[in-house]
Amino acid sequence: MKLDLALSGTLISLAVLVLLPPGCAQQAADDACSVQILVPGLKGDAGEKGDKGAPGRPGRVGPTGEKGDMGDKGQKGSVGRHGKIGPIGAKGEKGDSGDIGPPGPNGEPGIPCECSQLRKAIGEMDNQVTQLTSELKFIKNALPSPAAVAGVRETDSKLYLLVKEEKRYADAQLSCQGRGGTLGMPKDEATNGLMAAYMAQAGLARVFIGINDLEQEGAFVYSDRTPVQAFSKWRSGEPNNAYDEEDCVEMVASGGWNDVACHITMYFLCEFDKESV
Ligand SMILES: [Ca+2]
Ligand SMILES: [Ca+2]
Repeated sequence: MKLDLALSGTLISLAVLVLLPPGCAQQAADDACSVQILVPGLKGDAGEKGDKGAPGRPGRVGPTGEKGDMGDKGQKGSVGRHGKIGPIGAKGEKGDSGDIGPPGPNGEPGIPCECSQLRKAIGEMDNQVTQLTSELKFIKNALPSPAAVAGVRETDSKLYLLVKEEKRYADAQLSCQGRGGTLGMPKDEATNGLMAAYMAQAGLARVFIGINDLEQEGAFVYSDRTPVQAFSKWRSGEPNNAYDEEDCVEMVASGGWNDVACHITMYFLCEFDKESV
């Protein structure tokens, strides 16, 4: 190795000689053309290893690689953020009613009433309500079965009611009393005519009325025990007390009276005081 180095140094020296200017080849001893020829010495021993140099510059970007096979499925990611608020939904159905709220505060005191006419009107209405109430009570009590009666007739002070239930005289009287009245008592021509017209309109031929001579034969009294005196409407030949057993009285459709037996049954006519119903 050393020999190789020495040889190469000699070759370099020869090269330097060849490069000398042409004029100087003959004048090698002339100072003007002298050339100091430096011949390197033999190569020294290898030095110690130097420090590591700085990193080099990055290389060029390589060509795009071929597409690789699809990798395994990754793990499930974490929950994302909340999304945006959606659009307003359709109107819902009406809900149930809520509980009743607490009572409100008391109102302000009213204005003093200076209305005597109003009080008077209220008083009259009170009277009318009282009258209607009593009449309604009468209707309820006297007309338990609408089919059993044929309407009602009235005068200024009385109400008359035909009851189409066949009863003996005593039971008929009890029935009228149970309704709040008594058997009808025709005490004047007008009342007798009203009763007769009522019967005729109802299509009845005979009904019990409130006259009898039960206590004393021949002494006829009304069902209120007042005697039949100033007015009477006996049919011709009556009262005849036939068979010695006729102590009760019927009215026929013409309005005439006839004494009959009390135990026979027929429809009857009740009478009510308007003030007491
Ligand atoms: Ca008699
Ligand atoms: Ca008779």
